[in-house]
Amino acid sequence: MNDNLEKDLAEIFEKIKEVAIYIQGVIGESEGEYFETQNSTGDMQLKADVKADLIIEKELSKIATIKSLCSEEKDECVICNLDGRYHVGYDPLDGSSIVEANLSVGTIFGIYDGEFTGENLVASAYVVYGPGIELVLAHKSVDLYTFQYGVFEYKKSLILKERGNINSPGGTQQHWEKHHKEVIESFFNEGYRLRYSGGMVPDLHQILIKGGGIFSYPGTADRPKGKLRMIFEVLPFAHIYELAGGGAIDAKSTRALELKPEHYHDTTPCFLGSKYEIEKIKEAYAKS
Ligand code: AFP
Repeated sequence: MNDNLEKDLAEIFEKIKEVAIYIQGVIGESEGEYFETQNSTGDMQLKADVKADLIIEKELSKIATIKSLCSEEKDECVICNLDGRYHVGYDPLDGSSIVEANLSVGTIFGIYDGEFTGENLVASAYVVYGPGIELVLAHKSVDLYTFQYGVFEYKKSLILKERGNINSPGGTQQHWEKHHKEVIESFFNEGYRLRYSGGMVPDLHQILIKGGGIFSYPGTADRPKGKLRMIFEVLPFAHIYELAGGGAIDAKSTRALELKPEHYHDTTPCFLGSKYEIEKIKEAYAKS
């Protein structure tokens, strides 16, 4: 039992608002230049990724209740306050490879009370940097804020309908398995429309804002365990989608929030969406 949870989260959420504004500034200055370094999964690191990572580390480590910070851009967690309680997993600039195309990108946070497992996630958050800055904070509900006149204004709580009409299918299509190809195709045959930018934050945000749909990043011949990282990407969004009334599963139809990453950078195939689409995925994968 953690009596201070609400107070602790309020402090962390306020800090996330601050760092969002700093990171927006970094993206504005970025010309998509690459550093000479690669992160642990071999991606080239953009200057903007590195700067965003440093901003988050510097600012969040000031919060005494945060024990460790684990970034998608680093191989190891940084212990910042030995007496702290929460472990924060974050992707400082998700979709950094599409910054140069001037598409929307985002920052993702998962706040874990204990080890990095879905069941220890007590809150999640993400920021979308697009034509405007939007922030979603998820604890007991999934709350949307927009940045207006220098502050984040609460707009509304986001709820997924039983089904939607957006289909966001990730992964290299050439390597999709037959059953995956068929289920993606079946959504299009039911009138779903393609919406895929290459950034999971804006793609998942669009489904939440429009009230339903399906985002998938399957395991494929070239990437059997998918591409998206559990701790920094999949688990926080699974938490958000379940809280909003939808679902999130892996290729074995296990709830994503029941997955237990063994290593910080473990990836998993993932499907996030409203209830109807998640059921269709389960049926298709059960037959495979
Ligand atoms: P980058 O951060 O390397 O741009 O990757 C973005 C991402 O992790 C996620 O935001 C996207 O949904 C996914 O990769 C897109 O991957 P594909 O380009 O393989 O569709």
